[in-house]
Amino acid sequence: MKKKYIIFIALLIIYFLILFAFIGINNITIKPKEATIIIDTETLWKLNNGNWINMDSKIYDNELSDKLFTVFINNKNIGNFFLEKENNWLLYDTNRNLVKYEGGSFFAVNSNYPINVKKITAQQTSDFKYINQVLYDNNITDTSEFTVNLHYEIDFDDDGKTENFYTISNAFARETSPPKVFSIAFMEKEDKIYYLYKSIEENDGQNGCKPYINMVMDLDNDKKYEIILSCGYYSIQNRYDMMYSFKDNAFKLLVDNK
Ligand SMILES: [Ca+2]
Ligand SMILES: [Ca+2]
Repeated sequence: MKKKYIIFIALLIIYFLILFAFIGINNITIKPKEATIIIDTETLWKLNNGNWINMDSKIYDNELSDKLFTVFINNKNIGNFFLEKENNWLLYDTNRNLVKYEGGSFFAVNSNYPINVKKITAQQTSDFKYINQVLYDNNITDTSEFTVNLHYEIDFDDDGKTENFYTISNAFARETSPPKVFSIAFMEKEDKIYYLYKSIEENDGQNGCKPYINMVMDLDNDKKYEIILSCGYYSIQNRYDMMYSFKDNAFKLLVDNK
């Protein structure tokens, strides 16, 4: 009887040893996260060993051709396509047929893990309480002309309550000639201001950029959202695209296209 118990326990131990060995091997063979993000023709970011890096799309062309991208136009998912870059991005379906699409803000992502996208809508701000506070805190006194004045209600931390995001600027003001040009993006949560982007410069008539929230999505699948903020410059200068995460109670710039 005693012998049977010993054999049983020995078999049990062997079983668990094999089990752990397999779990261990599976853990080791889990693929690292891979992702590529394309925003219009301005930006191509790649996830490299857990860090986002800025790539030149010309150099990256060869790697692109065999990747199937999920494409968003104006924040709306229009399906999965292969991409080719000409003046704009050309889309090909899985049979490699060219697919026409309506123009608009273009965003494409290829990743070996799921990416959760948050729907966002922007409105003209009607309540200037927090905007006025931010302008005051930054010693901006001439606020007679806004060229960007957007408000976004986003439940950024998924706790059921919306956070308020604002993008404001007086870049390229036509009616007035303010001494300072500002371009600011911030979040208000429970009466506290958290800055994303902030640029305040002497106005030379052509500097500053018009900021807006481009996308809100969980880009690394850690159940926390990232924000893609874009800022449009005057004339031919490329748009400035930025990716932010929220960590330790502050927004952190993960990558930009500079
Ligand atoms: Ca919230
Ligand atoms: Ca994330």
